[in-house]
Amino acid sequence: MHLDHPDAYPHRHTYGAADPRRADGTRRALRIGLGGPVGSGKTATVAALCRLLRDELSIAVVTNDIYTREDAEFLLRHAVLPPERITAVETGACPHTAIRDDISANLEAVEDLEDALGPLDLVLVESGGDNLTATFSKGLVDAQIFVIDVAGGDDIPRKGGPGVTTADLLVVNKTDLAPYVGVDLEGMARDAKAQRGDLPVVFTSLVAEGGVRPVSDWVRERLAGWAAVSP
Ligand SMILES: Nc1nc2c(ncn2[C@@H]2O[C@H](COP(=O)(O)OP(=O)(O)OP(=O)(O)O)[C@@H](O)[C@H]2O)c(=O)[nH]1
Ligand SMILES: [Mg+2]
Repeated sequence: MHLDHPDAYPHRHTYGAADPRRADGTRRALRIGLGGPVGSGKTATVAALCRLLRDELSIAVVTNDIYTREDAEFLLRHAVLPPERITAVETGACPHTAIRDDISANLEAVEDLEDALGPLDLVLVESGGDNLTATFSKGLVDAQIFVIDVAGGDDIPRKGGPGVTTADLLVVNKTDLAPYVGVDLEGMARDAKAQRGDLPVVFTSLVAEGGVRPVSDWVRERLAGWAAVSP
């Protein structure tokens, strides 16, 4: 049986990612995964999204780190959400395994949060920083954001890879650094368009006030679609 299949985790998993309802018939939270290379700004994006959306939405976060709980600790230290809304999964070995192949620890973390906190609107799952190939299982998240940054080089969109080409949203972060690293943002936008066709791409700088808004606007759109599918 493929590990993406819901029956691969009969001990716990009672509803698949494609199924928007919990066992009791209520709508479950929209789950969004954030992946991307080490240091591109995944945690900074999660923090900014929580700050902007936490007053209007019920949010929880699952972080994945290889050997530490650093991302969760960052979010706790900055109090972006109350501590009971943040869970750390220590993946060990390859971070992409825990979000793509053996997703049981992450699924359990997501479902435990929903059980403990009651109905949630949104669960953000941050992958451990990885290379350009990391993608989330559709059994774990409903949509995925891939975060790259301009300091990683303006050839990343051209190089492609499944994160860049297939993520539901591509975020090119740290645009404030573009002048210092000699990056041509328009060229990056053209290359991303060539790889992604009509899939959306946004450029962000999280050091700016409200810099996460292109991402939060997209999240709000996805939430509206989620509510419409499953009123
Ligand atoms: N200049 C600048 N720095 C940023 C921006 N976004 C994030 N950073 C910084 O980049 C560093 C890495 O950001 P994180 O959010 O920890 O990156 P990450 O992708 O979560 O990293 P890992 O989880 O370790 O893979 C931190 O020092 C952030 O403060 C940005 O838009 N501009
Ligand atoms: Mg992080």
